Amino acid sequence: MNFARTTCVIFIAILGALVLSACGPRAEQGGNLDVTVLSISPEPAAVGDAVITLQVRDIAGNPVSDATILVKGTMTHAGMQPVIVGTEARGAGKYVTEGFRFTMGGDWVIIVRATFANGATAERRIDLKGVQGEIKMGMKSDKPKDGN
Ligand SMILES: [Cu+2]
Repeated sequence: MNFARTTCVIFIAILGALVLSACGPRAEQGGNLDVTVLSISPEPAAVGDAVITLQVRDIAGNPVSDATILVKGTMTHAGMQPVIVGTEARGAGKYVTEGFRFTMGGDWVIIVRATFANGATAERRIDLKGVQGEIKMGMKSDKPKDGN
């Protein structure tokens, strides 16, 4: 019957449009990340092993507990070897770094990269100034300290 056939074609067209829109550009999924540093241990931040505790939320303010969170610590000077570690989820949007280390003193940049359950990713950058300790700029300094 012609009418039924037309109805069917329209139905399929609507279905197709729905599927296409679902696959189209999503509303800024990548920007859907809000990160707060809850604590850095030891406090104040210093050269050596450190544990950074993060609070991760979406833009609506809801805790994000099922994301994979990577933390990259770096500095702005040339030759800096970044420190990249994973985190352990502690529930309610809290994540704790595993094996992070401040390798030199000075101003650090902490980049938090989230991969959400749906595969979308987002990054937030946090400036962390004044990590205590020796400032080394990645150059070899072979001067003997005591002249022995
Ligand atoms: Cu550095």
